[in-house]
Amino acid sequence: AKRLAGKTVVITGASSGIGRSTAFEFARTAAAAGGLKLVLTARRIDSLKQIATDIVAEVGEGNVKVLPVQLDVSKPDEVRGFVEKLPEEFKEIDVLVNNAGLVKGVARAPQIAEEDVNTMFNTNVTGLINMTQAILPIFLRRPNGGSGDIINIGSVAGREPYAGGSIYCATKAAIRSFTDSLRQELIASRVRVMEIDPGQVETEFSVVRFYGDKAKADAVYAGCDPLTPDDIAEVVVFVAGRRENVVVADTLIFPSHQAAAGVMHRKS
Ligand code: NDP
Ligand code: 8X3
Repeated sequence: AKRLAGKTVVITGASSGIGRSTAFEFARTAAAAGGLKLVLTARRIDSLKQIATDIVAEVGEGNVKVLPVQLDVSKPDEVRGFVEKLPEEFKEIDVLVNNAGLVKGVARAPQIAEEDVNTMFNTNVTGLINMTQAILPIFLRRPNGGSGDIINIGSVAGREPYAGGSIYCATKAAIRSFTDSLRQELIASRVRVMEIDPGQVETEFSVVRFYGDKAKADAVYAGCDPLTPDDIAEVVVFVAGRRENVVVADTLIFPSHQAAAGVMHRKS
């Protein structure tokens, strides 16, 4: 907790699921050690404002400063203006959690909607790359070649492609490749580049995949005991809280009933 105290953390996709839980977990963990600053971003600004209020109510005003910022990472112009528009007290970013991401549909080629292809790539891949490039200059201005944390949320889907997920899996494989290259490019700095790959987590993820069809989304988790977003949030905050010389480069996290992307034990 002490290592996180005073830091400024930016989380993309903080309006729901893993991003939202990660915001709470950072605030809770640092509260006892003097607190930190959170910049919560997503498209749904009303949800972010509510989350900011709830976090302050839980950990206390003196222990956290939360700034909700509307940001669509799939829009390069918005990402470009993001750092510049931050109030001075939130500009010295220490941790970037690239979490915003989504899947659309289960269509197979040649039936995959072009719009869905673009949405997934523009958000999951280009958005993550643009955010990283927007914030890295802040990290690299620091002594000893620079310092800061980049935590990318990949997926088991980036390691094991499956039918009906070709585009989503490709975006997550791209994140993995970008993350590994970036770690090498920054080897002379103290910037830590880390990837966290969850298996099945129950969030709004499947509701988004099925275009709002809650019944189809619920069926994904039928007979399973999926991870909760808090389970992943704990890992995110753990890796950010290690000693400066420790880089948790790569993690794969399953619920106990899952052994591979498509290997799920379901209670009948
Ligand atoms: P949720 O749907 O609950 O959350 C996704 C978040 O991403 C929301 O806050 C959403 O906010 C945000 N988001 C989507 N598009 C954009 C955009 N264009 N710009 C900014 N924010 C955006 O799902 P999860 O919490 O499960 O997903 C978080 C990450 O975890 C994703 O990268 C996902 O691929 C990954 N993941 C999820 C797994 C799962 O089983 N749930 C497993 C493995 C990885 P808003 O709509 O307000 O913009
Ligand atoms: C989410 C996991 O396997 O449902 O990234 O695509 S999966």
